[in-house]
Amino acid sequence: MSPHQHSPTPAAGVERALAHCAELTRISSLEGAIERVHLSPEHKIANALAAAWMQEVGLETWQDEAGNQCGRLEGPEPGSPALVLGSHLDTVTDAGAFDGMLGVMLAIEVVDRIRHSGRALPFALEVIGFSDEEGTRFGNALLGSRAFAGEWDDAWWDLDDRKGVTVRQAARTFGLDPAAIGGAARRPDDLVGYLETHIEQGPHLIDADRPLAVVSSIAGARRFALTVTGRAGHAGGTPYARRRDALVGASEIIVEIERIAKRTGTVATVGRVRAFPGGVNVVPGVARFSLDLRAEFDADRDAAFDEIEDFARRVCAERGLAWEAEEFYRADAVVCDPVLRDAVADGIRATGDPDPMVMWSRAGHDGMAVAAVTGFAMLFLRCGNDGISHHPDEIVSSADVAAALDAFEAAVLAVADGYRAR
Ligand code: HGY
Ligand code: MN
Ligand code: MN
Repeated sequence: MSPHQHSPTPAAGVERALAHCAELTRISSLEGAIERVHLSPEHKIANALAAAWMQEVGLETWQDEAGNQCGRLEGPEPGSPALVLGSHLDTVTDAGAFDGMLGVMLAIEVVDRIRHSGRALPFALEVIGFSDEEGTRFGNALLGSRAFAGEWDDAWWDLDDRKGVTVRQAARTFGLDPAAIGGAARRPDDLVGYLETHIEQGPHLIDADRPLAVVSSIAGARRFALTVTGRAGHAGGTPYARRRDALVGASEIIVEIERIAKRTGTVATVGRVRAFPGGVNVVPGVARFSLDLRAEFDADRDAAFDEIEDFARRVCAERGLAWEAEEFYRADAVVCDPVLRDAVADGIRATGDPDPMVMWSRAGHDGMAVAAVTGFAMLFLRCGNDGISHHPDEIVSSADVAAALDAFEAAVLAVADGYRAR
């Protein structure tokens, strides 16, 4: 293992994690904005950087068959079960600097601290930078963590990006062998669990004036491509009574989506809308829009979608339009492992907070996939600017990052104590 190049002072770890996040912001497919998507040249560069930082703290590194960047500190004997720490290295388009990346960098710093402390853990410690939490390039998401969990679906090889490049083609260009994807799958017996530190991506910690929280569960999400079809026509010559305006119909539905979500306590977002043919002097014949629908409980999410569809069908019937809904992503709500969740709470207590805040995550995370193969838990840290995320104004304070790093390290030690005592 490479000799330590790190100073063990706590502040150094915080600065280094933030400096590494800043360095990753420069690895982008966009000028002046951050976008790093699955199996892209930027993904490869980010993996190489993360691998180098992992090696600096003594981790043996490899890239798995799904493009996840991995590092391992062996346990008491070769092949020891591993506690995995990490998050994702990919981003949305026009992203912030911390969603995912900070969690990977803090995992590396925890390894550095534990190595400096000389503490021997009863298990191996791994760090992982998942390759596709966001699903920005191919629509479906969690491709890296689903491969890690042994949940890969061969139908995903045929998903394609905006240029028509399939996952299979992109994987080969990236240097992966699609036939070997099964090699990324981990076995439950090889894992102690998965811990992730992540910015909250919302205002709840700000409103509670707390830097940290332990996550109870992750909201389940479903994503749809919705299409309303009418008939294009002349913007001047087509009387209203004869119009089948797809965009006006879609607009009625989109406004009602928000009303239904607010009333049912679910979270719905229409992030993308397109009208065809798109001429300023043409009545839109087709309107396509996305729907991202989430809830703490899947039954609430699914009931809300049924209400949305009923309304959409009524509007379309009244306006002589056709309705089509295609679901392209689904990840059900997952509950954090109680033992690991208690360890995260112990980690927060170790920072001097006797009564850790508990909240469910409105944002999705790789834990939704990892839960299929091992228990997981999450530590949230406050993000500033009213909790804004998936936006370049995403921000964290170094004080909150320091608290998160202390809590994350203490949580790992709490898992170790529990593991020894089991
Ligand atoms: O969409 C989400 O909630 C996550 O940031 N991918
Ligand atoms: Mn995100
Ligand atoms: Mn994220």
